[in-house]
Amino acid sequence: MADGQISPRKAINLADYTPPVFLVDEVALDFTLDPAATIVRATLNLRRQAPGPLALDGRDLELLSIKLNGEALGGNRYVLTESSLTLDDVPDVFTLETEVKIIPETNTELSGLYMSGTGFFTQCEPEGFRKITFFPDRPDVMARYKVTLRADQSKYPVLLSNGNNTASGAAGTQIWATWEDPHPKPSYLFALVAADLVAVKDSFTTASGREVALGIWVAAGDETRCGHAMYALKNAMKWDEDTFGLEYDLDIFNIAAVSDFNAGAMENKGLNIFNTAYVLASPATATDADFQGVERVIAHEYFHNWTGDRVTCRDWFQLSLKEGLTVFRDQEYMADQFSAAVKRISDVRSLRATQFRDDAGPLAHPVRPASYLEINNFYTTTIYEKGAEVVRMYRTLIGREAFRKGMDIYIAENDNSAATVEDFFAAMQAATAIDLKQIMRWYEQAGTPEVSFDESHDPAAQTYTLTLRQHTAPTPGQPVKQPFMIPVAMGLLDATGRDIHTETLILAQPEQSFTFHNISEPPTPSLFRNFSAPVKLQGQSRQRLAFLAAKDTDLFNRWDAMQQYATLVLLDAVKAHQAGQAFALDAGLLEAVTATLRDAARDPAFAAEALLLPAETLLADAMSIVDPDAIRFVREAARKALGETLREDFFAAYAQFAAVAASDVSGHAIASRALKNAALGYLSAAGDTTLAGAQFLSGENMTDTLAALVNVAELADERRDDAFASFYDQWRANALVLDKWFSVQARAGAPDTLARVQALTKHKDFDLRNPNRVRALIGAFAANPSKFHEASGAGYQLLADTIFTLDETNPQIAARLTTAMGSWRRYDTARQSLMKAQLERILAKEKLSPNTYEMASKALA
Ligand code: B3K
Ligand code: ZN
Repeated sequence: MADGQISPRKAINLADYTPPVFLVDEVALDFTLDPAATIVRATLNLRRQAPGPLALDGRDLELLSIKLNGEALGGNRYVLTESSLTLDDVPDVFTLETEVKIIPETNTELSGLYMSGTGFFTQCEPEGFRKITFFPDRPDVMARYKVTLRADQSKYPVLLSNGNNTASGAAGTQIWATWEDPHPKPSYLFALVAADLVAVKDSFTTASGREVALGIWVAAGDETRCGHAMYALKNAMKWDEDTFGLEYDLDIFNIAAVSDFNAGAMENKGLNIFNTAYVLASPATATDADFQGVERVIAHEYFHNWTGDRVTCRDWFQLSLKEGLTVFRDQEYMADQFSAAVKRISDVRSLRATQFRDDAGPLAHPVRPASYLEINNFYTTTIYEKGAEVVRMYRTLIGREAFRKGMDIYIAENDNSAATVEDFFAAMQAATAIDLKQIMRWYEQAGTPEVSFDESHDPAAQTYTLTLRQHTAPTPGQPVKQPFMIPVAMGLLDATGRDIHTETLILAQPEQSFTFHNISEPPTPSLFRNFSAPVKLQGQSRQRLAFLAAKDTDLFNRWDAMQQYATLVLLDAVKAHQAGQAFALDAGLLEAVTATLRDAARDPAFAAEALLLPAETLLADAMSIVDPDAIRFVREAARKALGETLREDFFAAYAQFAAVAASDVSGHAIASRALKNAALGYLSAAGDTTLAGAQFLSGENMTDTLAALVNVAELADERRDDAFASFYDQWRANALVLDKWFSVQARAGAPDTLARVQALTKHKDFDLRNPNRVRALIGAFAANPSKFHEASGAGYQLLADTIFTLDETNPQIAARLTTAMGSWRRYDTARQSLMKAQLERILAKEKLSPNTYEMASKALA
C-alpha cells in the first residue's frame, strides 16, 4: 500500500447479517435549509429488539445537541466517530432528539442533501441518509416520517417531501411545509426538494376510486417538455393495476427533475427524484431512444412503489430483489407498448454487451453478492439486468398464471416489510408444483453458463435425441460451479421451417438428453427461444444459423441467428485481416442483409435491429486476445461493402421510410425512422455522405439530426467541423442536447477522436461536477473501443486522469469509470501493461475513496 493511502474499508459480508438492535417507529425531522449551514432536528422513537448499545450511522454531521427522553446528554454518555454515534446505556423504549449542522453546498458527492443549481435535492439510496442525520441507516429499519421544511421563500418557493402535505405557512421571509408519509419506509426512501420549480399537473383515478394528484416539477421553461413523462406515468399506473393488480397508495405522486444526479432516477416514496434526462423530452430535443428511456424509467420508478417501497430489501445484498424484479416489470411494460420481440432483442443486445462482459472479467459477481466494500459499486448490470433475467426464468419455468399467483403471494406475505431473495423464492415455490430449489444458484454463482449440444436422429424409431451440456467458467472466488437450472424454450423445425414440436425443457444437470418421438426427418432445433436463459449457446453451424435466420418462427431467434452468423463471419474476417489478407464480404451475410432489407416493410422495427451488425464489444468478447483495431477495420469494411453492394436498395428504403412527420413519436414513426437511419448509416459507410449532410441541415427531429450527425462525425474535415459548430450554436443553452454534442464526438471513429476528446475536456461547457456531462464525454469515449484502446495508451491516461480528479469530488462516478479498464487482461501485452499501470497509479493515489479502491483493486486482483 502506498504511503498516505487510506486503509481500505472493511468488507461487509452477507453471512454477518444480524437484525437491528433498535427499531424506529416514528421519526420527526425539522429542516432549516441554508446552503452553507442547514440545521436538522431529528426526533426518533426507538424500541429495543435485541440486547446491545444503540449505534446510529452518521457522516459529515456536526452534532449540536442531543437529548434522551428530553434530557440533554453530556459527552460522557455517547461515543462519536467519523461514521457513528453510539449510546451504551439506554432504556428499551425512548425518544432521542438530535440537532446537527450540515453543509449542502460543499456536498459534491451528490449523496445526502446537496445543491443543484440554486435548489436543494436529496439522494439517500443506499447510504445517503446518514449524511443528513444520525439514524440506523439500513433498509430493515422502517419508520413513519413527519417532515417539516423551512426555507427562504424567494429562493425556494417549492418545498416537497414524501407522503401528503399536511400543513404549510409563512413566517416573515421564510416559508414552511409539513409532509407526513403514513407508510413505514426505510431511510433510503426519504426525500426532500426545496427549489424554485414549476409543476405540470394532472390526476389519475385508481381502480378502487382513489384520486391521485400528479405533479412533475421542473425548472421554469421546461414545462413544455414534460408531456411524455406525464403520459408514461399515467400509462404505467394503469398497466400495474391491469397486469399485477397493484394500485397506487397515496393521494399525491410527485416527480422532481434535477440536472445533477448520479443515477437515472430514484423511487423515493411519493416523491420520485429524476435526472432531467429521464423527464424532459420533445421531438426537437430528444431522440426516439430518449423518449423510450423516459417511458421506461418513469415506469420503473413508479413500479418500485410496490416492488421496493411497500416490499423493501432486508439488506443491500438483496438489492436485486427489488431491482431485478422492477427491471423485469419495466421490460414487460415496454414490451406491451411497442413490439415485444424488438424490445427483447434490444434488451438482450445490451445484456450481452455489458453484463456478459462483466461476468467474464475480474469484476464478476453473483446476482446476490456475498461481500462488498462499497455498496454503490453494486448497482450493476448483473444486479439489474441479469437479476431481471432470473425473474423471467421463474416465469418461463412455472408459466404466466403461476407467476402472477406467486407475485400476489410475494406482495401479500411481505407487505410493509423488508424481504430477502428467499422470500421471493418461497412465494414462487408456493405457486407451483415444479421444484424450483436449484434456481437459487442463479443468485449465488457468478458467470455466464455455456451450453453446447449434440443430436441424433433414428429414422427407424422416428426419434430425435438432443443432448445438452452446460459449463460455467470459474469467476473470482468461485473456482468450481454447480449446474444451473436452465429453462430451454425450444422448437423443432422441419425442412420448410414449420414448427413440428415446441416445449420448454429444463436443463438442470451438467449433461442431459431429451428424446422426441414421431420425428420422421432430421429436424433443426431452435434453442433458447426469446432468450429463455442468460447463457451462451455454442456450436451452431453457419449453415444452420443461415437456415434459422431465414425461417425460425421465433422472431428473437431469427434475429439472433443472423447476429451469430454475422459474428462468425466477421471474426473470420478479423483473422484474415490480421494475416494481411484483403477484406471479402461473405456471401451469406450479403444474402441475409438483402433479404431483411427487401422485406423491411413487414416489420420495420425488427428489420432495423436485424440490419445492425454485432457491436465491436461483442466481437471483442469472442476473441482470446482482443484486437480493437482489426475489429473496427473489419466491421467498417463490412458496412462499407454492404452499403456499396446494396446501394440501390438502401436508397429505396431510405426514401420509402422517410415520410414521417418530425413531431410524430408513435411506434410506427419510431420504426420508420429507425429503418431509414439504418439505411443512412450504410450509405454513409459506403462514402455517400451527401444524404447525411442534407438530413442534418433539414432536421427538426432530434432522432434524424443526431443520426445524420453521427455519420458526419466520421468525416475528419470541415464538413464535420461546420456541423458540430452549428449544432453547438443552436443547442448550447440546452444541457441535455449539449450532452449529445459531447458524446457523438467521443463515440466517433474518426482518426482524431482521441485528440478531440482531450480538447473537449478543456471546453468551457465540460463540467466534472455534472455526472451527465462526464458520462457524455468520458463515459462515451471509454465505450469507443478502437479509440479508447489506442495503442499509445493515451486513452487510458485520459480516463485515469479524469478518475484521479473526480475521485475527490464524486467517488461514485469515478469508481464507475474505473470499470472500463476491468477487462485489461483480454488485450495484447502492450495494452495490458499500459492499462495495468494506470490502475496501479489510481490505486497509489493519496486518499483514494473506498469506491474507486474497490474497483481498481478488484480489477487488478
Ligand atoms: N434505486 C435507484 C438507484 C439508486 C442508485 C444509488 N447509487 C434507481 C432505480 O434503480 O430505480
Ligand atoms: Zn430500480
